[in-house]
Amino acid sequence: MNAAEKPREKILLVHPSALGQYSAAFLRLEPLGLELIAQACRKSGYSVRLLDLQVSSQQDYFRVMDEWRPDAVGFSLNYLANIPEVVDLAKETRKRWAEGFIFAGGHSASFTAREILDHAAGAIDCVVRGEGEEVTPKLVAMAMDDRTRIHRLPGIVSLSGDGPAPELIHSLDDLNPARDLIAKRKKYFIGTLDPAASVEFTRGCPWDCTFCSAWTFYGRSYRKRSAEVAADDLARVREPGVFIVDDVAFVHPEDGFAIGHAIEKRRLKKQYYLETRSDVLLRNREVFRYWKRLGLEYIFLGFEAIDEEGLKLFRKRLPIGKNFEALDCARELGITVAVNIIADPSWDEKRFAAVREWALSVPEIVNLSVSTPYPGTETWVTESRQFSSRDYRLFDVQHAVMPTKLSLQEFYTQVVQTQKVLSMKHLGWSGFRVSVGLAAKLLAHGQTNFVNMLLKFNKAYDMNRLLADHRREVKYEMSLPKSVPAKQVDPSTLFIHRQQLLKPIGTGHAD
Ligand code: B12
Ligand code: SF4
Repeated sequence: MNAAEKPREKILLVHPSALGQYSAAFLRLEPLGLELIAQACRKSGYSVRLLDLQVSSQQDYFRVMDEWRPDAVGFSLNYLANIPEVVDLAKETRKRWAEGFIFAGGHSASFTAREILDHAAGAIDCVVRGEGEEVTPKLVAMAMDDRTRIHRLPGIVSLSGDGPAPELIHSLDDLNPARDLIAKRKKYFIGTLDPAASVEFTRGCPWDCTFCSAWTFYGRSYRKRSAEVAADDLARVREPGVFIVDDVAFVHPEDGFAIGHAIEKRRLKKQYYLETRSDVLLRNREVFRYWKRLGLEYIFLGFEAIDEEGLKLFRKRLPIGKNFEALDCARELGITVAVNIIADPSWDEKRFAAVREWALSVPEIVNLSVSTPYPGTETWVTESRQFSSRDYRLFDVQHAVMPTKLSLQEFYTQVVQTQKVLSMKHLGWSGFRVSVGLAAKLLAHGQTNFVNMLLKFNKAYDMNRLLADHRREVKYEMSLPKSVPAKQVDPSTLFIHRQQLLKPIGTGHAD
């Protein structure tokens, strides 16, 4: 039977809500992974709907369930902190729909598949580990036929058993996101890029930082879309702002130039936000200069630390001087930079004060996150036995989940004070005037996200709320690593996709 003749079973794909006040206030992005899976399912003949709880409510979800009556429901779990919400939603769904096929997948679900099934106690039939585009249509087909066999598919962890290792999809060029399935597209934005869509040029990261699971998920592989396919995708994007989701943009300069030329050929005018590394920016400065001309507005650099020792600990594989040089480089190019610093639980008042002092001395946007060992990272194996909380909801890089040297209250006071100081730096008098001007321009175009962000500023930084989050009842607790903590971790034991290890990367090289 070919795809056209197939009965059109219905699949509902659901993205959970945004995490906490903080991320919800500053950005909201479309669920690109789910859109790609949705398109792959449509190509296989399914009828698909996509619901994003970042912009819709749980009532909307149950209304779609009641009115549309899907044959299968798939939840996205990229973020660990969303696990309790999805498990509860699946349980409520199961109560109303005893025979339904309910599955989950995504970054964090891949590292915690079996424990999610345990928490769900039968409400979730399986978890898909790894990339979802190729396996999901096959999974639904098999589930409609015989649910006890689904674990024979690669990457499936089901109530009946564990399938073989997940397989990487054949080519990123075959993918195409179903952007049309999202009803409230105007809700997606990042800072002043309002509205903004998301695009993907590459997948994976060839570096291996200890606190990050982006590289372990893809077995340290690094794949690209061809320039023409990437530009065709961009040409279909209606929004003026574009968030490039790549972990490290423009690792290879020739790719950045090729995509840029394909964009110029199509006369596309957009404003871009991307994330990269300091050494990549310095090495490939000409690509970034070229992209500035194409509309590159913001670069996010994961500094992580402002001292040599900190960088070594995170295995960033770059000397601290490169980070500061990168700031000079971006200033020379006229690109706005946002940097992230990771606050360690061992920090005291002096340490926070030093970071504030440094952050105030540079014109760039500085963001502070809290060190959080996630499943799938090396730090999870080395640090997790000291957790002070195993409540998934606190694993959002805003909460402290390891014992702090200061009392928890003092630690949060410092975090919040630092975040406020750093934000006010940009909302100071001159920044405020710029923001008001921008807000007026966006409002005139019917875009309210940026203005809402300005209004939510103070609510986003609230020490009492952070503390109260620790006192909530914990229904689902995260499991600890099975193995004894070791100083040295074999990275391949963390991989979701099993790829051959790339050559070790020296300072600044990823080829
Ligand atoms: C883009 C991105 C964001 C976007 C969010 C986009 C969105 N709406 O989902 C923004 C910038 C908002 C963001 C924010 C944060 N992020 Co983020 N983010 C990423 C990043 C770089 C890429 C994700 C992406 O779009 N990839 C491209 C798409 C195509 O792939 P995908 O979403 O992974 O989907 C594929 C599979 O996962 C799977 N899949 C996904 N969903 C489903 C569902 C089903 C049913 C199935 C079968 C399969 C499946 O199939 C898809 C196709 O192959 C990842 C790193 C990474 N490489 O994964 C970090 C990452 C996911 N983020 C991370 C973190 C920590 C955060 C923040 C907490 C950080 C912060 N400073 O605040 C916030 C919180 C966000 C929130 N929910 O409020 C961590 C995850 C931590 C964790 N384990 O929970 C990651 C892994 C980065 C890291 N360094 O470790 N993030
Ligand atoms: S370079 Fe960035 S994406 Fe790559 S492993 Fe390090 S933190 Fe993760």
